[in-house]
Amino acid sequence: ENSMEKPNIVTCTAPVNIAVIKYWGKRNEELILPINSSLSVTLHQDQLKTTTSVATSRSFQEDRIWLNGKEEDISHPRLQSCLREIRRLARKRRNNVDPGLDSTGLSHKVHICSVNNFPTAAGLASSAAGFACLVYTLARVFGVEGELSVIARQGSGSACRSMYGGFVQWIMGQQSGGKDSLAQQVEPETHWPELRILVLVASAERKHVGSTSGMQTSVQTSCLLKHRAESVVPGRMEEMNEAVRRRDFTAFAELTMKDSNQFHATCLDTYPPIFYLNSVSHQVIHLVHRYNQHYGETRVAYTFDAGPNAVIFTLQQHVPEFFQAVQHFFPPESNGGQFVKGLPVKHAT
Ligand code: 2P0
Repeated sequence: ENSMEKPNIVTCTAPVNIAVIKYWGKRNEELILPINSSLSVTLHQDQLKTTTSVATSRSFQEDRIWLNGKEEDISHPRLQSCLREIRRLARKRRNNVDPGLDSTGLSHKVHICSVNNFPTAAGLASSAAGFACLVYTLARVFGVEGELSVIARQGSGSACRSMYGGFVQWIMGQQSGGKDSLAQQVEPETHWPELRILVLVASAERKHVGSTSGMQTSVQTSCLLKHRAESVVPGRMEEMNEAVRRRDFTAFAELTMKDSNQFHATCLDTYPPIFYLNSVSHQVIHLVHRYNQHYGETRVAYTFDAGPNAVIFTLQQHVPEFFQAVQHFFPPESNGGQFVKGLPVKHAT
């Protein structure tokens, strides 16, 4: 055996996605099946993203992973799910489609190296980009094609939506096995070129309650969440699909803000309650409503995930003016000048 054999290396990138109809709550923890569908916007490939390299070599003794330069435990159950599913599809393809395919690669161990170009601690959907990128890169390495969002979902729910660019819905599905709980592109990244996303960093602190355990407690204790999943989200998914299709910013913005607010209301309705927003978040919400009121139209929308940082949606022509309003109310010198990041919305996987 030649232990110096050159490894085969594949590198890919995947962007973060921002949900405008929120996912919160699972009906199956192991398969990561949600209690409601969700809809998101995937960022541009060169903005907030994960870059993953996967190397394979006959000489590797075991699977290993490094995240942002630090080796992590490969035995993490969700990592194992993704590795197992990709290798299962690779075997299936070899057996059914291409029996002559060289089979040695399937037994090779992998070394995975993954880095984010944004602070993981800021709570900006790092697991979504991370697992999407991992699954996509592994699929390239093992020559696997097909519905990869079903595999990314088993790494982290929101990751299935980062497998596509533009506007993406995660259909909750009906089956207990999870085959129909997958992501679909609603509109491509070229559909709404004027749409802009700004990230207002209110705190780079690590969030206190993680999404996975937070949503578990919410499912167990919040009757508002049950009502939301059964009676509110189905209608909102239809309305949001329609707003995106028509590029109706007013409808898109109002639904986005209402859905963020209801998600945070379910967090407050959780027992013990979960607080993701802080006083800066509340000030941003207030500023957006006053700004829209001033112009007599909905020009700007906010949404917040499991942390205090605001994600702002607006149209290109309003960016300079809104930026000025933000700088007026939150002078840059009070936060080290790293407050606002402007992001165009475009993407290709
Ligand atoms: C979302 N979030 O739709 C919602 C809004 C946070 C608030 O998806 O347990 O990291 O890995 O499936 O995907 C965060 O949850 O949780 C999330 P797991 P995930 O973007």
